[in-house]
Amino acid sequence: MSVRLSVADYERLAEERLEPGQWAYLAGGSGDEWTLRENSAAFARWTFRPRVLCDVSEISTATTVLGTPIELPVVVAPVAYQQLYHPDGECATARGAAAAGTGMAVSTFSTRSHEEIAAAAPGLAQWCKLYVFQDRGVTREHLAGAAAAGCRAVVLTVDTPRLAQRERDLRVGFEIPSDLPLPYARATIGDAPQNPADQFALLDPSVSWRDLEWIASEGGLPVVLKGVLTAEDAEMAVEHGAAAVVVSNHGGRQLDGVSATLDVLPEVADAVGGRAEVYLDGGIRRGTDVAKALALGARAVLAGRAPAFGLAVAGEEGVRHVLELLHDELTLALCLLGCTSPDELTRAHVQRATT
Ligand code: LAC
Repeated sequence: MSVRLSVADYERLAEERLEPGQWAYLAGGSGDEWTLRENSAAFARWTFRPRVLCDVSEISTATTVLGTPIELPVVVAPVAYQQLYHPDGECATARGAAAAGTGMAVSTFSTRSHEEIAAAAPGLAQWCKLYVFQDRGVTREHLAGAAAAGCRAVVLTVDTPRLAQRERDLRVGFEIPSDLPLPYARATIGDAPQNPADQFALLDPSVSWRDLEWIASEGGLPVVLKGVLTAEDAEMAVEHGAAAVVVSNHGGRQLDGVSATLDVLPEVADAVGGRAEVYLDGGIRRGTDVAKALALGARAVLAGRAPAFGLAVAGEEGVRHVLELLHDELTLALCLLGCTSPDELTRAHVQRATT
């Protein structure tokens, strides 16, 4: 068996195992993939300022998100169509996340229902990642199902009124197989094979701030807005009652040319000013990446591709191991920074690299 010491090892193995179309869809970004590369590059633009002699004999990475205790400040991000990567799809990811002591956001384009996932991983903190269909009845049913299955929050992705052009997918002719189960979307989509952009055309681009209220009341759940990149929208999010915002550019898959998430995190965190929780996603591959995000104002990060690489390589066990690698790397980073818990990380622990 090949050595798996890092998320990068899983990334290489996942690329070897997946079909070109599946790999293009999972790994790719939009346009020139400039933002996709920036997300990763930004982590190298911040360096650490460690403190010494801090008594780091006991270290915990545990924290809470929206009041739910988790063992590490890394929640599994929503990733669509997971049966493409493993026959058990989201159920395997859920069991891996539960084993690692964290939660998981489940895509509207999930291949398993919230109920099936809850049965596969009892006690897992599940979030419902919502896209709003033009047919609001479909979305109402989705939210009701999520609430009934015990989901603890609705994550509304706000950066995708239209799916961006993903040239990698188009070059290899990637299509969603027509027999892929999609409990929240298949009835609306029908059973012709389609590329993701066709499926997204059924979503409602008219969604606006006015819709937040019914989304919150329909599911009776706190709302997390994923895709906030400016102080202006952070302020609007708080004013409209969002429980949390995710500083996200959709993993470099939507508007190419926006900044790396790590670079805009301080602006958003300052605007939110502690009135909601702030998370970050995009490019997380190392525990040190998590530490930098926390130092710059995130309470937790969401990681999508990293656990998905684990899923593609080794199912539940791969997801658990990827999360465990991030946990162990974060523990080491905290120790060497002179911190005993995520709460102790501050902006004084990082600085912009000078070269
Ligand atoms: C994507 C959608 C499914 O990024 O969120 O492909």
